[in-house]
Amino acid sequence: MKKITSFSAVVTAFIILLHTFTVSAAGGSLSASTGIKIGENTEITFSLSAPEPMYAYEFYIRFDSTALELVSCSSAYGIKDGRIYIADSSGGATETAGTVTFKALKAGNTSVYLEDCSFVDLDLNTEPLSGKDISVCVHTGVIGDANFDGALNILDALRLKKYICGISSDINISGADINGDGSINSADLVAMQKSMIE
Ligand SMILES: [Ca+2]
Ligand SMILES: [Ca+2]
Repeated sequence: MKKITSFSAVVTAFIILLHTFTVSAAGGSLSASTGIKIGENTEITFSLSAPEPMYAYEFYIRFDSTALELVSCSSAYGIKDGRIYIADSSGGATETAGTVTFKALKAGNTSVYLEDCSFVDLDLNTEPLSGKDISVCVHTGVIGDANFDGALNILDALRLKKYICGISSDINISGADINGDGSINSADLVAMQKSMIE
């Protein structure tokens, strides 16, 4: 009979050019910096964590191919059912399972998913691992462009108001953080309105 325990998968993303996102499993958190611009590359490293040594592991990486283009993958992989399939042998309980580089194709918030994860333990039992996703913000480089359309106007102020009020979470984080203090709030709205009338 299989031993059922709880497992976790940890996804850690390192975005080149000082763009860093981190996702952890249960009890973890997500932090995002300024995001990336269209045409820039995003390097994401996937790590697996299990309560016992892994004989082997496998998982899929799913992404929106209209927003991100696969550039390279450092680990043994293939494309299967439209997803990146990664499988390898391993001897540890914690493994860096691969690094995938994507090129940003269009502005907006998009997600990369690590899913259908499992590993084979030293008794050759296959055990599940929980998946995780990470959010990537591709911005236009226009300061104050909260809605990703490449311009600054009243539509950005409306998008920012909705975000501050908790009505919508769809926002260009780096564009909306006009004063660059790392958070988005009413101070950014004031600064945005000021910049539009100058
Ligand atoms: Ca805009
Ligand atoms: Ca701010």
